[in-house]
Amino acid sequence: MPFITVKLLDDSISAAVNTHTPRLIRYFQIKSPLRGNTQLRLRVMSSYMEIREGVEETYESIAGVIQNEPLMVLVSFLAAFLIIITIWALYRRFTRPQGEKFVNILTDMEEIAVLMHPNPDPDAMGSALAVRDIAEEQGVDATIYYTGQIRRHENRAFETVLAGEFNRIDEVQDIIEENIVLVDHNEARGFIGSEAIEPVAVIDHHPGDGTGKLFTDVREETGACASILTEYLQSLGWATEKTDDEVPVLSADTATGLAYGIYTDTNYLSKSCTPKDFAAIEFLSKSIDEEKMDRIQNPEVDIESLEIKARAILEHERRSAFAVCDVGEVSNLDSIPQAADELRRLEGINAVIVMGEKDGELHFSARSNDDRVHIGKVCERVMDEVPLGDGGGHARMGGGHCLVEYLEGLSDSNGMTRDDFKERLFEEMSGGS
Ligand SMILES: [Mn+2]
Repeated sequence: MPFITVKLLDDSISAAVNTHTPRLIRYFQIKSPLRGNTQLRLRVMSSYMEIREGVEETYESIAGVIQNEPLMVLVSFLAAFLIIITIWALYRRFTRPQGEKFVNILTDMEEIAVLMHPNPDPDAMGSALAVRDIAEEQGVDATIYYTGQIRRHENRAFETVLAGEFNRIDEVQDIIEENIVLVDHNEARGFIGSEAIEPVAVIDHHPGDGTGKLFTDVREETGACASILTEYLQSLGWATEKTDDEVPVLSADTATGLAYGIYTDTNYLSKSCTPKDFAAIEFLSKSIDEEKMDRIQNPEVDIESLEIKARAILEHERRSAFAVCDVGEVSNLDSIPQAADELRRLEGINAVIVMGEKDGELHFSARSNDDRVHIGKVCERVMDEVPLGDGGGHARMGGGHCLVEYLEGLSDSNGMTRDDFKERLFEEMSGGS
């Protein structure tokens, strides 16, 4: 900023300067107001002439540079342009919603396989429906697979009422598609060749190191995988009701499946859920088909399941707060855990084990409300003694299975009778022996 310093002898000259250059002076101050040596420093922003000269000079110098170094000027402009574009792209990359990123990886694909975890639960099933819908909206065919069994009545009702097209597989060759998307788990497991699978995308809320080749969204803090998928639908602009706009509309079946998945994984929004799960239910609520939801939540129960429950309640053996029941032969293995859940509700009972037999194999389910009884470890310890027996679980829920002939001993005397086994269960529940 140009400025001039004027030394003035007295105030009259100062006044003269002020009068003659009133418009030039923007600012002045008395530098040192000492007597007989008044120095007035005038700081002048610029005169009109100076501004004009300045502009002309700048213009000439720019024109000069362009004339002399046209290439350098062009390169500089390009570099600046590239830097701006890169910063913008990076910004977009880090702030783009996950749903958009997921859709982006689908663009080059014709078909995908959506793989649920073994014995899929409603969260896996609802999430799979949403991935299928998102893919098909992009013109990508999607086929849903699982291994194991869909056993619980509610889960079977889910399949019948909402989907009807889950494909059961035994080995990796059963999956035709090259690109596999995992939902509700992050590493494929449970069938022959599953360890060789390298998914293109992983969407999950479980701990683990599994990643997708092109896309990974694993959020352990979220209550349900279905909440993550609901967020995708929302960020991709899906509507929950038909509108005049040309946006995809969420189907009632998928909305109902997603909501039921969130309900079951968070025990109806009462445990391990986050504001995201609540927000997802809020978004889905307009599209939920209440009649179908009711059919899934309250499926018809076969007579055997009720009989097994009744047997567990009426015929269990009880020692202090622990109960064990051998319900005998069953045709539906799922009736055993259901009976265990029912028995645990009995007043005064803290830990239960229900066992039953199917096709020469003994299966048992265990539950505990008692912090002193880590029921998973109980199951593990009792099966340690049985050849090829398998048992384990969490503090409050466990189970196991073994072949009846191995339990009873093949030819030597190492085996135990069913009554011996019951004794062992009671011993382990009350702290081992
Ligand atoms: Mn889940």
